[in-house]
Amino acid sequence: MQINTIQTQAYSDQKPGTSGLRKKVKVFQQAHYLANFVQAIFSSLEESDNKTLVIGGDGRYFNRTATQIIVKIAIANGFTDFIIGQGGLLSTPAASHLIRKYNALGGLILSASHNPGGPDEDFGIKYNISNGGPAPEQYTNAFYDYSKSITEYQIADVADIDLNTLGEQQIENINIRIIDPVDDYADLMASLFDFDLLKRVISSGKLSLRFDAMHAITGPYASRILEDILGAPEGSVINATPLEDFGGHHPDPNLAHAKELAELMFSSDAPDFAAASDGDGDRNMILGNNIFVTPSDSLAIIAANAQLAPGYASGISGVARSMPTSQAVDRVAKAMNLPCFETPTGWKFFGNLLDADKITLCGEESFGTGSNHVREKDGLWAVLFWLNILAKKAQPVSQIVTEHWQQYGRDIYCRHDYEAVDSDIANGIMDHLREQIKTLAGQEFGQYTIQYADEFSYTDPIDNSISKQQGIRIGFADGSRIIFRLSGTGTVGATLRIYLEKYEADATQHKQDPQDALAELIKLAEQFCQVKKLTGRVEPTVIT
Ligand code: VG1
Ligand code: CO
Repeated sequence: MQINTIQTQAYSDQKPGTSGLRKKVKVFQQAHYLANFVQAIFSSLEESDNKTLVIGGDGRYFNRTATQIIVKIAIANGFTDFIIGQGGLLSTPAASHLIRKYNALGGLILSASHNPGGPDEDFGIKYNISNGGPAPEQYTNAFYDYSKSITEYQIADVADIDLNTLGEQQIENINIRIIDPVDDYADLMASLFDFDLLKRVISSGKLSLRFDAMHAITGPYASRILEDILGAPEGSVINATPLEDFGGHHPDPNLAHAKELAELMFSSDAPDFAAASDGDGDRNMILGNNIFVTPSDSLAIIAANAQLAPGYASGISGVARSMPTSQAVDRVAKAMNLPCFETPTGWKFFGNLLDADKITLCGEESFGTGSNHVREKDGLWAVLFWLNILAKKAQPVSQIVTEHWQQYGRDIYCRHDYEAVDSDIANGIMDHLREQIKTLAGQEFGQYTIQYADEFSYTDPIDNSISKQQGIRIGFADGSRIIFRLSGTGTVGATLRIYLEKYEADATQHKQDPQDALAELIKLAEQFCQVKKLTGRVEPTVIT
């Protein structure tokens, strides 16, 4: 087999963000752009005897082309065994599972997650390490460093592989396995949840549901598990065919982008339960008849009821949440006498805690929930966990949520995003906030007294690595918080995220609309950051 060495020029912008390298497709289509980054990954990895690689993506535009390029570069770099989802498809959690199950060295996941897809939209690539989780910062920094001075890459001169046919293909000593993307994942889910009970209540219509796959990767997974295995009536999974452009929509499961589903759940035709997932299948949105469950509450409720699912019946070791996620899960951990960790935004920070069994469950406010079953957040897993809880408790979602609030109090929560802000303005806002936090502690603003103001920095309890500048926090005496950070997944300008949170112990106040309950904090946030004034915007781009 001939291996060619191709001369190339370095690009200066291949710094991975919160979750891999994300750019416009057009950027990835520049000469050698993808090849450079893939070579940078392989050249940065330590020498290993393990030559197995998992590859799959969310099916967005450029997925197939990228898969072929990656396979050839990987062969040239010594990989001999490939596990690839049919059609080049794998959800992010399924890829994580395959890396673990088949003891691969790692995997490449092709996705820009919830970002739109198509020739003029976004593409992304992410490397996951042998535990199945996103490469930690030591790795991503090394990839970036290498990419800045790369001069050549190696590529095997072989024909394109057949991505469509299940089974094994051989190219000399190279073994390529095209697998069904759903099989292994479905088995894993069956091992964690009470599928017999779920089959009974779902196929009999006792528990009705709707799942919106948003024309993204969870379509095949949800159709197989919810309809074929658990017996939900045909049509329970909507928008189930993955499309290269997600039908022109943002495959982002929230009230703004999964609008139809939300409308259904607040109408008289609402089923008992509904959910949606994102482009690569790691996010979830949970809805009940007439109720939206915030991701922060969902994590807390899953933690409080974990023992109802067979895979977690023997108890959980601890929980973790990203820093901007509400403190709802902390209250559950306290009551259950469990350790609770606060990590920076991004799933890569949960990996060490999961590997060390310090935690079993973790989540983020950004519609991400997961456990030690893989090392990624997992949309369909969260849906099945909720269904398992609903089937066991035989109560509506709204009752489970309101009773949870009665027991623990409610962490009223929302996030305001200002997208595509001029980067200089956004950086200026963060710098200005950094200045202000030096003197904010102790100051009073109406009913709110500031207890602390700082910039979040995290020391990993397992490997002691330090991650600085992970968001500006303003904490109030009553436990309320305002957090500001810039997104690390956007591809246009900068996105300012403002996270707002207020604790309400009084159950008579729990029915409030979050925008009303948080009005005072929303005003204060603008006073501190002045995003509206500086950008001329009148409202956030998205409220979740
Ligand atoms: C966002 C979310 C973060 C999540 C990340 C990847 O990052 O806030 O919680 O881990 O997306 O999710 P950022 O830096 O834009 O705030 V996914 O489903 O896009 O891989
Ligand atoms: Co995602």
